Amino acid sequence: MRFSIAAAATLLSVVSVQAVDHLVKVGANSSLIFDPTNITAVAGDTISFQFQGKNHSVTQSTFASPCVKMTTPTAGVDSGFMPVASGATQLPQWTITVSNATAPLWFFCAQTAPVSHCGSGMVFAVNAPPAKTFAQFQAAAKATAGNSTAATPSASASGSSGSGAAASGVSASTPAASSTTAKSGALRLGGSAAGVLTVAALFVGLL
Ligand SMILES: *[C@@H]1O[C@H](CO)[C@@H](O)[C@H](O)[C@H]1NC(C)=O
Ligand SMILES: *[C@@H]1O[C@H](CO)[C@@H](O)[C@H](O)[C@H]1NC(C)=O
Ligand SMILES: *[C@@H]1O[C@H](CO)[C@@H](O)[C@H](O)[C@H]1NC(C)=O
Ligand SMILES: *[C@@H]1O[C@H](CO)[C@@H](O)[C@H](O)[C@H]1NC(C)=O
Ligand SMILES: [Cu+2]
Repeated sequence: MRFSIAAAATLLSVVSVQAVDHLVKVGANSSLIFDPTNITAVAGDTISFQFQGKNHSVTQSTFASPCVKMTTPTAGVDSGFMPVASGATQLPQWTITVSNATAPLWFFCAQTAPVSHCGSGMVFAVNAPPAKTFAQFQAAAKATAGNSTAATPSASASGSSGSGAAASGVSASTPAASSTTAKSGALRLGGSAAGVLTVAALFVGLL
C-alpha cells in the first residue's frame, strides 16, 4: 500500500508538471473567431479563454449540433456572455480543465446579435478526432446560417450522445462578467467517471 501511494503521488506530480495552459483568444481583432480554432490537450491541461472584445460566449455544444448548447448527457458548460468594452484594460478570462483527452469537446459562441457568430464559423474544438474534424464541425456551423454548401455531418454525427462519455460530468459556472475587479468562481462537480471539466472564471489585467 505504501508503495502504491508513493507511486500515485509520483504520478500525480508528473501529471501536474506536464499540464499545460492553452490560451485561446476569443474575438481577437474584432473577428468572429477563436484563436486558435482547435487544440489538442491532455488530461490535466487547462484552457484559458480570454475575451478580447465585443460580447462573446464559450458555450459547449456537440459535433452533431454545433450551434446548440449541449443538454445531454449533461448540460454543457457555458461561460455566459462576456461583454468587453472597447479599450478595456482588463479582459475577462474563463478557464476549464480537460480531464479526458479521448473525449472531444466542441464549443461555439452563442451570440446571435446582430448576426449568428456560430453561423459565421465562430466555433472551437478540443481533441477533434480524424472522423470528426474541426473543419467539418465549422462547416456544419456555417451551414446553420445557410452560409455553406458543405454537407452537414450526418452518419458520424450520431455519436455525440450515444456513449455519453464525451462530456459527462461537465459543470458550468456563470461568472459575473461586467466587473472590473478580480473575480474568481471556480466550481468543480464530480459527475461520472467520464470527462470532467472544471471551470473557473477570473479577470486578468492587461499589462
Ligand atoms: C451581450 O449579449 C447578450 C445576448 O445577445 C445580451 O443579452 C446582453 O445584453 C449583451 N450585453 C451587453 C453588455 O451588450
Ligand atoms: C456568414 O458568414 C459570414 C462570414 O463568413 C458572416 O459575415 C455572416 O454574418 C454570416 N451569415 C450569417 C447569417 O450568420
Ligand atoms: C486546427 O488547429 C491547428 C493549429 O492548432 C491549425 O493548424 C489547423 O489549421 C486547425 N484546423 C482547422 C481545420 O482550422
Ligand atoms: C474518456 O472518453 C472516452 C471517449 O468518450 C471514454 O470511452 C472513456 O471511458 C473516458 N475515460 C474516462 C476515464 O472517463
Ligand atoms: Cu461571438
